[in-house]
Amino acid sequence: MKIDISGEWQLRNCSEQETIPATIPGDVYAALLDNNKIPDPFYAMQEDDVQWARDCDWEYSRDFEVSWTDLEANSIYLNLDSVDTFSEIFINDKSVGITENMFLRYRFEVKEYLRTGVNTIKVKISSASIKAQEEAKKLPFPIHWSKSNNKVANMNTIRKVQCHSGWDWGICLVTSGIYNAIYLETVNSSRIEHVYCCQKHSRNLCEVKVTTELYAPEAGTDSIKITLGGQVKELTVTLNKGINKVETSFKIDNPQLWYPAGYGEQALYDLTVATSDSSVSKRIGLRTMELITEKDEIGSSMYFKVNGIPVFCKGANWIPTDAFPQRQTETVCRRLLEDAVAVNMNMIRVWGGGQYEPDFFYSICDELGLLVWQDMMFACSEYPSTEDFIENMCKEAEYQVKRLRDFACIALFCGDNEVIGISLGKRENVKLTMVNYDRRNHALEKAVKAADASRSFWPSSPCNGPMDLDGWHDDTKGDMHYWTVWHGNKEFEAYFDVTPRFCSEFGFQSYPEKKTVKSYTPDDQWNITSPVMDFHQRSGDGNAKIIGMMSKYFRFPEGIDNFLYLTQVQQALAIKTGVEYWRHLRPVCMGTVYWQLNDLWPVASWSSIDYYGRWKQLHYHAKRFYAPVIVSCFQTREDILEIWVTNDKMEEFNGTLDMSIFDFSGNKKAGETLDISVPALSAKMIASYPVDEFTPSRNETFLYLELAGDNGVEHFNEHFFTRHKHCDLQQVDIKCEMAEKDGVWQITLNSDVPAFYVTLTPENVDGVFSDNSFTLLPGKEKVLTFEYRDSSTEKPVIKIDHLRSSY
Ligand code: BMA
Repeated sequence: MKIDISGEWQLRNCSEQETIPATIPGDVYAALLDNNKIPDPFYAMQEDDVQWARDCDWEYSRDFEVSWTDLEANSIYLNLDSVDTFSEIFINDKSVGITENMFLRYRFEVKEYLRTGVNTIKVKISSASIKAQEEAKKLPFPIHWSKSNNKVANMNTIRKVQCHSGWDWGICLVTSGIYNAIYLETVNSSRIEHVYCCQKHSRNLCEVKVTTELYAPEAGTDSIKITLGGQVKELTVTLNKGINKVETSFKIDNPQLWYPAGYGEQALYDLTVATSDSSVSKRIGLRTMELITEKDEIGSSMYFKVNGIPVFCKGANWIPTDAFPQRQTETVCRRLLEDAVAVNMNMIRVWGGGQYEPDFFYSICDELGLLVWQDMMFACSEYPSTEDFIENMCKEAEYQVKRLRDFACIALFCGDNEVIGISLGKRENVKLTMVNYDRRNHALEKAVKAADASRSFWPSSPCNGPMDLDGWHDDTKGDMHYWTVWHGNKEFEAYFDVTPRFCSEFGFQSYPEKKTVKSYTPDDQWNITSPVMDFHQRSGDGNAKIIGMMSKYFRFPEGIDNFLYLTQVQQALAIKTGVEYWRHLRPVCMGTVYWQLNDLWPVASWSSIDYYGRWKQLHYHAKRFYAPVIVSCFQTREDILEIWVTNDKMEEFNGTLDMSIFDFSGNKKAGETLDISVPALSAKMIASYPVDEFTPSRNETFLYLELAGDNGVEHFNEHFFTRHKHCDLQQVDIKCEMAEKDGVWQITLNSDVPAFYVTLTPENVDGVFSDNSFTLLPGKEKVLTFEYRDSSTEKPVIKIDHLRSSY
């Protein structure tokens, strides 16, 4: 019997009497905002006005009813999936337990505190920021925390979402609360602690061993029924007091395998484990998942093999979906993940400065075929290696890994984000730092492997692999975070300087569209370097980087609207350059996971989808540069133009490649169509020419490439022989016609001369176009669709931007 106690609670600042209504699952800041106790911290610089709340203690309380039959159970436990972070829980004013790690599930035996009828529960949460300072004082030696990201010191000493205290894209909102499931459950024989499977694949057969961990408050017996894909096993088990493990095996003939998106179906088998007291249901994907790190002539490979198929991973990094945990709903999560698959991604990296996401996140990834690179939650700071910290961390790893291991999508567990780099980058006391790192990281590895021996554990992102951690920019092995273009201020061509085996981070910032920027900027601050605009730029001199790069590639825009548009062109060009180059290096490089997919508040950032779910130009480009078959073009330092086709499909690509040189008025200067064939899962150079032979006038012409297969045009691309700002772009006149059918708009575009980065923005409604930020050629009509993202029925008012010689 489950008694759900989520829903309406009361919240009180512990130093005051007044209570306000608060929703659980939910968080303190969301409740304060809902009750008009704080201004919206996303607006202007109001973040500063809400910081006081983090130093307070908060008490959540509510009443709930328990019947006398409930109380007849042998045991009743209170389940808390996630309490953020330090709390003491009282039932009828008696303390029943404490929590100190928001990534740990807590279960307390509470029967003795309950009574028939109305009971009261109070969860008293103490200030995490104050606790962190106390923890720091207890450390045997100082542990560095990330000053460039966090606005509150020492948050690395506690187990709480690290980006709550700010990041180089994030607001500082050190909230607290009770997240996910909270309930009481009666137990007569045993309660289910974990259910997890182990798969053994052989020809046409998969053996699945299901392990059920049962906690029995007293020795006894229980009956257990396990159903997997229609097969049922029933058994009676003898239980010792405490944890018991029950193992059952199933044989599945001719299993339907689970594949990542683009490689096959996402078959899932229903699994249910039921005891006399409770049940757990899951959906299991059967597949083999291997991380292949084999020595080769370059160094060592790094790629994932799923069901024996080497998969080129195409994706983006994931941060929590909202700074208010209460708003991190399944709907928001699903929309973002669907948006990832919609642009041909097959991998999401759950980044270590955020959180282990709730079950629904991974279920959706399973359903959509999105592989998950799962970091453990440590990022950009050092972390203590004291016994207490390690014990707490290992409990967290055991719980989280056992919770997550049955999701087919999870490709690997990674120890942390950039902690090794931070540790090695330190000047003083490197030896102590390394011992500290290794002690903790090794304990983490052991805990993760003990909870799931079937997955690879990767010590840190980036690193070269076990026992070879110092590889920040090693392009012979391991994964790479390549930040030379953004943090290093190098031009986009710097992406050609490296050959990552797997690039798990690289990014370039842009601004979100005007509607989003307006949501936080008052009219009198409508200037890119106004205090408010600067305030919503968290990456140091980020605005200077954006402006500086713009002056290198583009003619400088006039007015903020053009500026915002051009920041997105620039970001798209940056990431496109990196991805197309690294994809053509397959099988040497086998992954590009750009930074970052989403935002948790409205801000200038590296995201391709803004806080409100609006696609930036980059996201539309991702749909093209992550397409299964692409044509790409590189101008080498020796001034050779190389044209490549990359084929990520399981079958050979046969088709035609049409190459045309146009001038900027749209006159075709030269052209050629080649019949091509590119083997499955490979990249092939189709042609190469000295640029001078190809075009005598670099600033007067561009190359347009169209790749067609059995189903028509698979991909198109263009190449500029010189920087956009040097080109002779003409005055453009774009005609746009719109017609609606069943809530979907069809938009037809025609241009009189070539137009580039043609971007449509709906000014009055929200929605997604079938394509955007593309090249439009004269005489080549482009037909798009637009689907609403909100409940509007209003006709979209569409603004059209494109690259210009003058703005
Ligand atoms: C990376 C990430 C984040 C950060 C990003 C941009 O290395 O791991 O810490 O937000 O860079 O600076």
